[in-house]
Amino acid sequence: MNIAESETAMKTIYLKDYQQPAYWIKKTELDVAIYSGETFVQSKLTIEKNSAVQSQILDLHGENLELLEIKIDGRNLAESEYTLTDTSLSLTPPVQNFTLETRVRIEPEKNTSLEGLYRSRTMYCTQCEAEGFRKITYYLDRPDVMSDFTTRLSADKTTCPVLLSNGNLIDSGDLDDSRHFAVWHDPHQKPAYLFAMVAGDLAHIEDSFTTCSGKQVCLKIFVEPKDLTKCDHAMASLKNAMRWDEEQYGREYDLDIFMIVAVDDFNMGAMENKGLNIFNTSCVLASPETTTDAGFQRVEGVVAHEYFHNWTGNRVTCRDWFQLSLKEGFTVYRDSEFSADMGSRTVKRVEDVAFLRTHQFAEDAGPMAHPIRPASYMEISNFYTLTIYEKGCEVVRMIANLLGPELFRQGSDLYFQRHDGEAVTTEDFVAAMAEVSGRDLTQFGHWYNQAGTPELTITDEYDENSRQYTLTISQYTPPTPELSEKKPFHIPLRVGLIGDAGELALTLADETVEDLPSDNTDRVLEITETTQSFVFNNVPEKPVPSLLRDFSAPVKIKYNYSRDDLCALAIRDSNGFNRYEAVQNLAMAVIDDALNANASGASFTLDSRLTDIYRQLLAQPDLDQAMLAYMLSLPAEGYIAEQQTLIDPLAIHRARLQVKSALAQALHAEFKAVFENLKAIVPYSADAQAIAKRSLKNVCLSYLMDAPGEQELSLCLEQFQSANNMTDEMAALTALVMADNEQAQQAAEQALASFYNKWKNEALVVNQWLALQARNTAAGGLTRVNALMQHEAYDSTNPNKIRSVIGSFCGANTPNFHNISDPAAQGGYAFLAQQIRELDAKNPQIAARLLSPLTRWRRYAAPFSELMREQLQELAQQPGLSPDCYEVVSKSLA
Ligand code: B3K
Ligand code: ZN
Repeated sequence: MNIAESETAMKTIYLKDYQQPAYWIKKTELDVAIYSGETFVQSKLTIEKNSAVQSQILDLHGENLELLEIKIDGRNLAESEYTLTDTSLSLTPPVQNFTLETRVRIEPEKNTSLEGLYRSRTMYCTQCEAEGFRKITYYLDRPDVMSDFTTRLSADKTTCPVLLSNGNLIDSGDLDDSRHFAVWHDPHQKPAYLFAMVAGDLAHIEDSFTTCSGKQVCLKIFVEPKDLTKCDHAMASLKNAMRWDEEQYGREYDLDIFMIVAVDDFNMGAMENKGLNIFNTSCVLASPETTTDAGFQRVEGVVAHEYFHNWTGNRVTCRDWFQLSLKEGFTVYRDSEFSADMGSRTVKRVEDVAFLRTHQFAEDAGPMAHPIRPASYMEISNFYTLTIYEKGCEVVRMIANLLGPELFRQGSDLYFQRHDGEAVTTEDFVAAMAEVSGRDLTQFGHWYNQAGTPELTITDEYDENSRQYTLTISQYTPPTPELSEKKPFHIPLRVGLIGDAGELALTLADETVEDLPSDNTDRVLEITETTQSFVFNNVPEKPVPSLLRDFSAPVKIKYNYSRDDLCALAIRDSNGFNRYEAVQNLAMAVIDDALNANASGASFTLDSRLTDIYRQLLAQPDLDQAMLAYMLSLPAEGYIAEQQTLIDPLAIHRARLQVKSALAQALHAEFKAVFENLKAIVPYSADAQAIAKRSLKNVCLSYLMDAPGEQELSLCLEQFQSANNMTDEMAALTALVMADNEQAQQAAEQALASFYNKWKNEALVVNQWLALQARNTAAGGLTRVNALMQHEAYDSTNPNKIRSVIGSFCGANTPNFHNISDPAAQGGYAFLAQQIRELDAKNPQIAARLLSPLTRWRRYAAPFSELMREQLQELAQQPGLSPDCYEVVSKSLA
């Protein structure tokens, strides 16, 4: 199928067409018999007519299934009694309520899409969200069909001693031919996307948790036996998450057992199947020797995220896939608050905002932009996006901030109580919040159905005579594919005013003394109109406004700060997030200086104000070291790119490096002193303070290694060789690889070789090793990446390896991916297109995800944009392109 043919075959699905199913499936009894090379799935469905729908047709989903048998109420159906296509089985049942039995044959060993039942190394496992269950058996594979599941699994006892599914184990035993079976029953009704099963030779660790009402829950984490020593952190995180959900949301766990299984081949991070979460090994396994601090934090966050889904997603689920953000946005909000409570709130906020602004803002400005509740899609797998997750989280956060903690909790209590066991919509969520607070959230609803990042242009005026200070705020949201003219959003804008001596007390013109909050230096302005003014009274001096504190809304701010204003905020703002923001803004201005100087052929001089701020920061040992590390890190290239009208990636890369080098040079002594101060090898600890120290130390190291002399090189090598944890070892290796200096490059070669030798049996470490080389910005990147793909450590069927090599090269190696000087290579664009062609046949979900760097072609300057577009056009001609890639390619070219 090329693009013209696909156009007719591909169907767009619209939210407005939603209809309930014609039938419900009350009970689902599965018998799954796994044999080497083939698996037989027998299903018995207890079906009831949905009287609310007229149609009598039962239209079941099914893909890659070989139908062996079909019966209604025990009677075999003749072929004339049903219609079979590649994706469906439909029939008109003779009665309203009946049992439908089918028997199908599937081949998990040949399933490379990693959706449905598939084999990963030594085990069989499933991934059903969003539409994978239909690759296991014929079914109404949609989230509003909720059923009571009983699953009988059988397999060879030696190769698959462990047999798991959702719920509680109700029977097990031996069979003939050295086979055995297990029967699991899940007492909670659920949609098929939450179904899971696992069969394999797995080891596990076990613990228990006593819930708030005194129930004992058995907790098990299953892994390949070699990984058994790396599960403790995930287990501790799980118990913390269970306690936190009881305390913060009043949510108790609802089964006797909670299991996590780690698999190596997995399309994403993890999956919240009821009582049986399945995880990518990268989100479960952790040990100080093999896992960086970021890796530890990811495990904690993902374990919590999947656990929290038990209420936000499983107990209360989505009516249809347009509602995806109902569960994902809310659950990301829950996990980010959990992580903030486990570590530092400001640091977590800085990390989340940097991620959102670099990646989600780019998505929102590109051809795949969509509201957090889209109105249409072709392939739902393409909608597990940063917008649904990260912007969805910000929308829930805005509601939480507008309501305040007590009312938000009342709202979530009402939502859970009212909709437990139901499949609902984002409106139901907002309605609960509106009801408890008495607030009208109608206009707020635009966050759910308009895409794009609002831009707030802010001007101010100070009148010395009346001592009034006025902020005037206009909002504008650029057009996105679904909508060009946007209605104004309801935007909470948290502000403070900074005077010469610090924070000023705030009184809005319509406030009386009784209205004033106890902390009177901070206010949330609710923007609802296209242009709106807010007047502050009794302002003693012209202040510097501290805007969008804690990033109170996912918007862009345009305010004409002078560099001196930014310096004032960087030092005096009481809001930690905004101090960070001021330093980032100042750094952005300096990077702009470099961009402008380079564009006009002038020479670049570093604005000493940035150096001074950095110097002051480096001299304040009492500052939170994790925050310090972030404040001393220049904005990422992706973030800088977001600020440009047209992106010249090479110019951005060069300008950022220039600024970094200039800072490294100007502050060499300061970076050295802080590094020396922190470099002593201390016993490893994973607490927040130790993590903060490592991150500050390694930021200093990366500056010191900018133009390393003998001394710096040996400091770096010493850290590489003597590190007692992966954070320090990897930071040193990264600094070596990234140093633009021949001696360092030689040392890097050796270090890479010895690192591989040391860690070649640790897949997750090898992935980091691959990713680092794929990110290596030295010339010759494409050749290196091609060589990596021939390396024994590479596996073209494993998503983690694909992401490590192809994803890192195309997403995080600007000078090589965009190196268009060699016309044959056309940057990495032709390389990426070729990889997508090869992958698409095996794993369309991963192929479609890899496309994203090319989809942004319109944002780039010529000739980058043209060359990217050519590759997309060629892909569009590709016969047999998957629906996943078809949707992304066609929307990118539209
Ligand atoms: N709900 C899953 C994502 C499933 C993606 C399917 N293509 C993981 C999560 O968000 O928790
Ligand atoms: Zn999720």
